[in-house]
Amino acid sequence: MPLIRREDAPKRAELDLDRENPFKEFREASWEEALDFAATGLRNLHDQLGPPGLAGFGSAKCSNEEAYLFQKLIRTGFGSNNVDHCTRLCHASSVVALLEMIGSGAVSNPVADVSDAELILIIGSNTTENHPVAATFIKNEVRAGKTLIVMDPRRTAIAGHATHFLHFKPDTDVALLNAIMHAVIEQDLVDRKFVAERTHGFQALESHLQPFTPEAVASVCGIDAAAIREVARLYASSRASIIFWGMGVSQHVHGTDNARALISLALMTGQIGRPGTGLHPLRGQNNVQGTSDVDLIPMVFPDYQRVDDPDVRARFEALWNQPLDPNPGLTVVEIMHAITEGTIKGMYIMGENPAMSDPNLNHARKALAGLDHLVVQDIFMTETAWYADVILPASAFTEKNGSFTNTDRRVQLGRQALDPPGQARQDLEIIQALANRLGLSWHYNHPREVFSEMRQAMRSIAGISWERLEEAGSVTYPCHDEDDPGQPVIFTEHFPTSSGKATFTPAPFTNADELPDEAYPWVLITGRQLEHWHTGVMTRRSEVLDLIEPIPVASLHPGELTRINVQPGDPIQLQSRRGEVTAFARADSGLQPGQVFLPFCYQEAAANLLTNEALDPYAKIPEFKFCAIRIAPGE
Ligand SMILES: Nc1nc2c(c(=O)[nH]1)N[C@H]1C(S)=C(S)[C@@H](COP(=O)(O)OP(=O)(O)OC[C@H]3O[C@@H](n4cnc5c(=O)[nH]c(N)nc54)[C@H](O)[C@@H]3O)O[C@H]1N2
Ligand SMILES: Nc1nc2c(c(=O)[nH]1)N[C@H]1C(S)=C(S)[C@@H](COP(=O)(O)OP(=O)(O)OC[C@H]3O[C@@H](n4cnc5c(=O)[nH]c(N)nc54)[C@H](O)[C@@H]3O)O[C@H]1N2
Ligand SMILES: [Mo]
Repeated sequence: MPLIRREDAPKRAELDLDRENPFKEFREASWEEALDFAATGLRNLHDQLGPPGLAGFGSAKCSNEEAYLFQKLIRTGFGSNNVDHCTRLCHASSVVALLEMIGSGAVSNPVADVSDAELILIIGSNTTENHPVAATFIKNEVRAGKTLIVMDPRRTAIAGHATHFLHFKPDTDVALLNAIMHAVIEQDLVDRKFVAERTHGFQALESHLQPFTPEAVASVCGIDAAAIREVARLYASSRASIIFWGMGVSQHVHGTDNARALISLALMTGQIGRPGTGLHPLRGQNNVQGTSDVDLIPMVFPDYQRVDDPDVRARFEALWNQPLDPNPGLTVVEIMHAITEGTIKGMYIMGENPAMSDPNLNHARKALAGLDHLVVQDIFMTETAWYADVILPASAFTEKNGSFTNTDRRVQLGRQALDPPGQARQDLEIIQALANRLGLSWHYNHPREVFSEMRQAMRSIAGISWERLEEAGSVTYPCHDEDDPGQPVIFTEHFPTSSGKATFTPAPFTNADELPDEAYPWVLITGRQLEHWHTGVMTRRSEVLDLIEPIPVASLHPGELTRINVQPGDPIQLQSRRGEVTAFARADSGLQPGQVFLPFCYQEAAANLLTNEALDPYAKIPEFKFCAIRIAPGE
């Protein structure tokens, strides 16, 4: 049943997230009542404050059609571009760097292309636990004799398969990658023909790289000069080298610079634009590629077309038949700040759990509690829903039809296999019912009608029809017309930039926003574990998964546990300048001294109470992978 906050429930600002039964603060309501209540609250705020008073978070778990309608509702119903989603916390920095340098934010080659590669490089990704299918492809190739280079401050399972493992210091990616590029130049392994024909700006990069000698960088990143030179030689001289990267690269205040350095490395060696080469930022959520393409992103309309470009805007105004806001909207963390500052007072959140996934939760939760009107649409009661005025029960992917786009740019059809439980409704239907109550006259009877509108707005999928998806099961974009087979490997002839060439952007080496000091001497690295998904909303409800990993764990090097006199299994308290949690110690010899690894799925020890909300200036991604903490034996 839909739920509405009881009139006699405690004030939201006083909400204690440890409360036993969040349901008791809500009463059941009919769909009619809940939808009217949800829409009236939003409409009233819109009347009072205008478009800047509202914002929405969409979901990378939902289908392309649901995400498309969600952003359309925000842009046409709320009247602003204040719409964002978890991509901001994920690969936003990778996408900014890719768009800037090569004109496209998606992967250049599919994962299965490792079969054509001679060398595979993985950096900042715990691939075995977080991308097990991709990891399997990679492990098979290594077994067949290929070279695998893994670079990570933590030795995870994939490093066990590596032919070369660089166990470097966290936060020093740019220094390391710049030194590798320096060593490529020094060993005369630059692909001069590719650089001359396909790129701009190499000279500036070359002079920028001069001081980054392997010797100068060795002590900065803890990798000796010989290893840096060897990796440079292997990567540049292999017949085909492909790079995979994850959150260890993207989630830093210098995440965009980290990605820029990786892209430069691929360009200068000509390791892109052929089978088995290229750049593959591993996408995380099942549909984060698709929901980014249809643009649950505040600065762009579908297909990454800038909202502040008058020609683009005119096209969308014609398609959607109304004037649109010319100003880019706010991003996830900026929206939380705007709530605290009193600008934003109402939100619609579909399929995200920012009360667990945003950085510096004491701040984010205070913001959510301070909203005048919060509508949450989810498949479970979440920590975010506890702050809601109204909760709309939605459907999981098995309970609806829709298209999803995977990390390989492959658009696939999900077909309904089950009915939504109880009174839950499909997301598409809920979004449309709200839109209608906000004065938009929408009449989509089936996801295929939404998809056909998306094709008009997005050249990348113009050649993909719903019928084709039904027949083929999947089609890879770019796919410009119906005869186009789809293009798994791109950039073969030119880059989709105005000049057709890629541009080098030199990356300066800078540090994390908050470095360890005497008071907070440890580095906190947050991330994931195999058994749980993100904020635990779904997986902690799975009996089997929760049996395997039932309690919050903080991992440290075994020598460090001895040094601080803590046994594995003992509680330890972790404290940052922003908050504290207690978790159970685990020994992990893959970590380096001075580091603590904490997954962010445990509500009772929420890692994001500790993390720093400092942002990368280009992508506005927060620094989830590095902050300073202190630890003590816990109770
Ligand atoms: N089981 C499971 N699978 C998942 C998810 C899940 O929650 N659970 N989430 C999905 C999502 S949305 C995503 S985005 C992906 C994420 O998948 P990954 O990118 O693998 O995610 P993380 O565990 O956050 O961190 C990756 C690595 O970054 C390293 N790292 C830390 N600091 C640095 C640094 O300074 N430099 C470098 N180079 N590396 C560093 C860590 O040691 C870690 O090995 O996983 C997806 N798959
Ligand atoms: N400390 C720290 N924080 C992080 C990260 C980190 O590495 N460290 N990583 C960041 C990254 S990369 C990501 S992607 C984010 C993820 O952050 P979130 O997206 O907030 O996390 P999830 O737990 O995946 O939340 C998804 C929600 O969608 C709901 N849901 C699932 N399917 C459906 C559906 O079909 N319809 C609807 N309406 N709801 C549905 C689930 O119940 C769940 O509540 O976290 C970020 N936060
Ligand atoms: Mo992610």
